[in-house]
This record gives sequence, C-alpha cells and structure tokens, in this order.
Amino acid sequence: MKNYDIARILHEIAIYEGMKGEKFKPRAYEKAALYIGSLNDDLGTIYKNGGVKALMELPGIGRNIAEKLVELIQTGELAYYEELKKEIPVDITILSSIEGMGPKKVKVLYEKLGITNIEELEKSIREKRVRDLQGFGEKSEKKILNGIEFFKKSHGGRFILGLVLNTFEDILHQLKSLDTVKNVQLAGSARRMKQSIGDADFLAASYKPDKVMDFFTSMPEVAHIHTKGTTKSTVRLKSGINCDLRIVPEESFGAALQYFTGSKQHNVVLRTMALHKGYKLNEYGLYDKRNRQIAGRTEESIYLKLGLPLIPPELREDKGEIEAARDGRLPKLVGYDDLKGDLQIHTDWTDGNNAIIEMAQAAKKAGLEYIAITDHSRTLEIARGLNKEKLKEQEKEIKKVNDTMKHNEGITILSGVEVNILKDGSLDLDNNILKEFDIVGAAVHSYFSLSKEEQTKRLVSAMYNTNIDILFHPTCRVIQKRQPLDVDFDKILDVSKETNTILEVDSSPERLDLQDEYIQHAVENKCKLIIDSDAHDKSHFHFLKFGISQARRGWAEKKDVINTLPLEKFLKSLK
Ligand code: DGT
Ligand code: CA
Ligand code: CA
Ligand code: ZN
Repeated sequence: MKNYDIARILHEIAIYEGMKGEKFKPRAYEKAALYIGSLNDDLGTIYKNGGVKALMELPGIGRNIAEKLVELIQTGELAYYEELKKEIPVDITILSSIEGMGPKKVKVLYEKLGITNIEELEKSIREKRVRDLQGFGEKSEKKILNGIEFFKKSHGGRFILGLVLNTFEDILHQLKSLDTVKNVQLAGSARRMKQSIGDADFLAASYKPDKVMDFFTSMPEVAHIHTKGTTKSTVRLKSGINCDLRIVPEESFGAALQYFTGSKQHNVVLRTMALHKGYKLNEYGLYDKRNRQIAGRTEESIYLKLGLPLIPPELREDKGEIEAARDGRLPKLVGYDDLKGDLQIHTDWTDGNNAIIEMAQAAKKAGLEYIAITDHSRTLEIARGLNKEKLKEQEKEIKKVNDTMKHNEGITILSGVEVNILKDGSLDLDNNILKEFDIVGAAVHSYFSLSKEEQTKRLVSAMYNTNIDILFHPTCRVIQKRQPLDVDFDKILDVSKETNTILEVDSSPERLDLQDEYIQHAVENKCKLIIDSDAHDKSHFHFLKFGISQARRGWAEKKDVINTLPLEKFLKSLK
C-alpha cells in the first residue's frame, strides 16, 4: 500500500474520531496523515528495513498508530477502519471538507436525515430540512450551500498534484525499468504542473506494447482496469486516480509527447499554425504536403519545424505563449535549481516536527544556502504560537546553531517570524520586537470572509509596516477547500511595489499561494516574489518544486524571484 492511500485512510479515521467527540485522537491521526502524505520515502520500505520501531520513530506516530500502519502495510486493510466505515457509511472526506461542515455535523446529518453524500446534502438543504436540526440554522444552510457550490466548481474529481505526483513517479520508474520500454514520460496536466489533475497520462515508446500493457494493468496499485488495448489502456488506481498509458513507436514519441502534454487549446493553435504552413500535425508526427514525416522523434523537432523554440510545458495553456515564442519573447522562466534560500520554515518550537538544526541540515541537503526560521507568533493558538520571551530564546538558539553550521556545513540561518495579522490589520507583536528579526513575514489566519474593502485595508495596513518584509500566503486560499480572500488585488500589487513588500508563493501543495494567474499579474506589475516551502517537517523541502512550477506557470523569471539571489544581495533587497 502506497503512502498516499495510507494517508487517506488515516485522514478518514481522524474525521471518524472527531464524530465520536474524541478530543486528541483526531489531531493525532490528522498529523500522522499529513506527515505520511508528504513523506518522500515509501512507508512500506521504512517498515521492511526497521520494523515497527522505525515507524514509531517518525514524528507524531506512537504505538497505536504504528500498529495500524503495520496492519495496513501487511494486509492492505485495517479492521478498525472498516468498522468505523460500517457504522457511519458516508462519503466522509468530501462531506467534511465542505466549508461550514465538520465531523460532528456529518454525523448528525447521517443519523437524523440519512445523508450519505453531497447530492443528498444539497437536496435536503433545498428542501429546508436541515435548518431545524440541533446545531444548524438558516444561516448555516446558506453557508453549506455556498460551500457545496465552491466544492463542485473546484474539485469535480480532481486530485491535488503535489499530493499524488510521487505515485506517478513511482509508476514511471517501474515502466522505465522494463527492457521492452524505450522511452517513457508523464504527459498531460501533470507535466504542465497544474495544481490539480483529472487523470495521469503516461506515454511510452515500445515495439512490444502487449508486454508493457500487461505490466501496466497488473501493477499492485491498480484497482480496476477500464480498458486494455495495445496502443491505449486506462486503469484506476486504489487511490481513485485514473491513469492512461499510450504506446507509440519511437519515431513518433516526440509528437505524441507534444500532443498528450496539451493543453488542448495550445494544441489547437499549434495545429492551425501547421496548417498555415501546409503541414499536418497529429500525435504521430508533423507531415508535409506529400505526407512525409518531417518531425516527430523529439518534441523539440516539432516546434523547430514550425519556426518556434521549445515551449516549456508549464506555459502551454494558450495564454499567448505561442505568439511570444514566435516573436522571441518567451520569458526565461525561473529554473527548478535556481533557489538559494527558503524564507518560511517552521520548527518544533511551534507546530513543526523537527528541531532548528534538523531543518537547516535538510535545507542544506536540498541545495539551499540560507533559510529563515519563521515560527508562528503568539495569537495563533492552534500552532502554539510563540510570545516575545520564547522568540528571544529561539533567537539565541538560532545563533548557536548558526555558529556550528557555518563552520561545518555552510548554510546561514536567519531569524524570522510569521507574525499574525489581526482582524483590523494590526499585528500581534510590537514593532520594537519585530525590528529585531532578520526577516518578518506577515500572514492572515482568521476572518477569511471580511468584505473586500475591509480585507484589502487589512492587508494594506500590514504592508505599510516597515518591519514587514513578506506577505506570506497572500490570498490564504486552500485548494479545493478555501477560496482566495476577497481583496482588491490590483491595490495589493500597487502597495507591494510602493512599500517593497515581497509577495510569497507558498509551495505547500494544498496552498500554492500565490497561484499562477495572480503571479502573472504580479510579474506584469514588476512586484517582487519569493518562493518558500512553508516546511513543517524536514522532508518538506521538495514542496519547493511545486511553488517553482506555479511561478513558472505565472511566467515568472529568475529576476522576479528574490530568493534566487545570494544571501548578501538578498538581504540588501529587503525593505
Ligand atoms: P486533466 O487530465 O483534466 O487534468 O487535463 P489534461 O490536459 O491532462 O487532459 P486529458 O487527460 O484529457 O488529455 C491529455 C492531453 O491530450 C490534453 O492535454 C491534450 C491531448 N488531448 C486529449 N484529447 C484531445 C483532443 O480531443 N484534441 C486535442 N487537440 N488534444 C487532445
Ligand atoms: Ca490528464
Ligand atoms: Ca487522460
Ligand atoms: Zn501561515
């Protein structure tokens, strides 16, 4: 069983425990689910190498959960979970993720009205049957209905890329290792690094497609085979994700890669361009008037013959990239190896899993030269935010770690904080404290639904504070869960430039905030960006890839992203 599937089951158990009114268990399971879901190493392998003891050494995993993990790893099932499901057989993840709902409400709705899924919930609300239940009312009916609408719009069976890409890389790896496979790549929206994907599109070159298809359809992670053929098969994985595999001959691999990477709209424009030149373009190649293949083995050859440089997959959304390519105006996108620093990192001083030194070592391993420790400030109670005394203490600790690290490993740790922006735009730490830090990020963690005017004023007033260097996760959106703050974003961009407040791209897979289209506006307005991991664990630095991809999708260049600068220059560019 893969990490992703295990994490999903733990997440559901957390919700069930919440229904039962358990106090601490929900958080324990949720923490374990989050940790395992973002873990790069395979849990099964960890268990195989180190037994139950190795599992218990993982952060947030005690004996109770470790034993459940063993059962899942060994049998692929968990009796405890099956029992819970039998008791309240509802679409639990979806129902409880709707804004305005929660475990307890899901339970009441099932017990009183027999509601098991989102359709039944919507129907009951429209029939005004929910408002009379204990703990509900007309207001909460309306809130839930809004939540359902948002869910339908944003989710629709899609999966968050950052949470599932590992699974695909694993499948890629397996396919690559077959000697009947000459070449294999992930195409589709996953290659374009979209924040969420409908399905995964694998593409392989092989002269023995039967063998490859046999392998693909019998992988242990396959739950169901939709179709099986020699050029195309589709399976559903245990996690619920559908995967296509297409197989083409080697001389068509580039053309097929181009075609199946999409987007559809990008391909339409490209095909029209080919037609204007008297060519024909399809998934097998680019053909001239006499139907001879003039390109197709590599993707680059297709673009070249059409008079274009290779367009990075992240840009292929028909947002003007083809015109830009034609006119030599393609942006030189920020690269996946360009980051030198990471300025939002949490430790076990608050809600992170690791000590300062462990985070620093992991950052160094990830290729970074400087980081900032930015634990939460005091009013963020769920994260056990730090008061000024604790922050002073932490600063001393950072100095200490810095001294050891500098000599041994050459990474600089800056002292920072994620200061909470209160409802009225004031901050929960005084300026005379804030000015002591090397770097300060400010963020909203409450009152997400203020009016546009109030919300804009709130952010603007934080940005005018001369001690605030960065606006962390500026729109507070959570993919498929929470809409971006309703703010006048143009105003935010103006003030960002005026005050030299950097806008963050938070790389946490469910946040990706700013998201691509906002990034594009920021870049057009020449605002400065920063890409941070928002790591809460030493295994989270790979999140940066998703922040970088979001920035690339927003046409950001290296010069737009200030943590591509070496430390000295970076510090000089702050307020
Ligand atoms: P998704 O799966 O909804 O996240 O989005 P994609 O972009 O992965 O779309 P998908 O899986 O339906 O198809 C993969 C690629 O194949 C798509 O990006 C472009 C190409 N493609 C699929 N169907 C068509 C089509 O009817 N016409 C054209 N031009 N391209 C297509
Ligand atoms: Ca797809
Ligand atoms: Ca597909
Ligand atoms: Zn935050």
